Amino acid sequence: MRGVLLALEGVDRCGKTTQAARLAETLRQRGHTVETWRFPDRTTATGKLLDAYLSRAAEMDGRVAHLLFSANRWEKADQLLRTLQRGVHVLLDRYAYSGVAFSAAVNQLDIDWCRATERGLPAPDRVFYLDVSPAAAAARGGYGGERYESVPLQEQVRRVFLEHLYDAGRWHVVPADGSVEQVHQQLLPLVLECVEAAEHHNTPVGTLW
Ligand code: DGP
Repeated sequence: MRGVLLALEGVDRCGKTTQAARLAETLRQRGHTVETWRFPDRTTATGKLLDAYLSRAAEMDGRVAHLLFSANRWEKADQLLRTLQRGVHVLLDRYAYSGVAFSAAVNQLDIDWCRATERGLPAPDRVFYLDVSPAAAAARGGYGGERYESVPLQEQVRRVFLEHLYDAGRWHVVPADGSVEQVHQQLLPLVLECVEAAEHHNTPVGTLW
């Protein structure tokens, strides 16, 4: 049986990384094999350029940044498919949805143009959008000064996520203003349902979009 591909999405500081780690820990305790993958992956060649861009050490055109973020996902796509084929469940901490939402919102790029570079990537079986207001997210320990960390920009990003990318068949919007444990308790049954359903029908991994 292949692993399931699950994506956690949301604005900056919505709790994706914390929830991905909590979910992985709980799934492992229940005997599942799980990996968490984070995008952008700042360790690769494109990731190093993106790290410089995000920390404002380098400037680049918004389209160039979008293509690099997209390349950063594409360069891991084969490895992602191979991991799923080994029966490993993968929790993605951001994915192509962030790619479109951030690039379209912060650089005022055409949404269809942004979506086009993601077309053909492995499609998550489920997307969990952790919904927190950008003002509440900013209040959580504050922003670290990276390029997109401002409340008005994040409001625009949230609008693209929910108005243009939300897909009723694949997305769960999970209220994420609560404590780490409260959000985990909301996510866990939804994630377990996907993992357990996959054990009964071995459908091939889909592709975006
Ligand atoms: P993180 O490492 O999760 O804090 O993400 C870094 C920042 O990069 C965050 O503000 C979201 C943004 N980001 C992630 N993926 C993309 C993308 O594909 N395009 C653009 N423009 N921004 C992205």
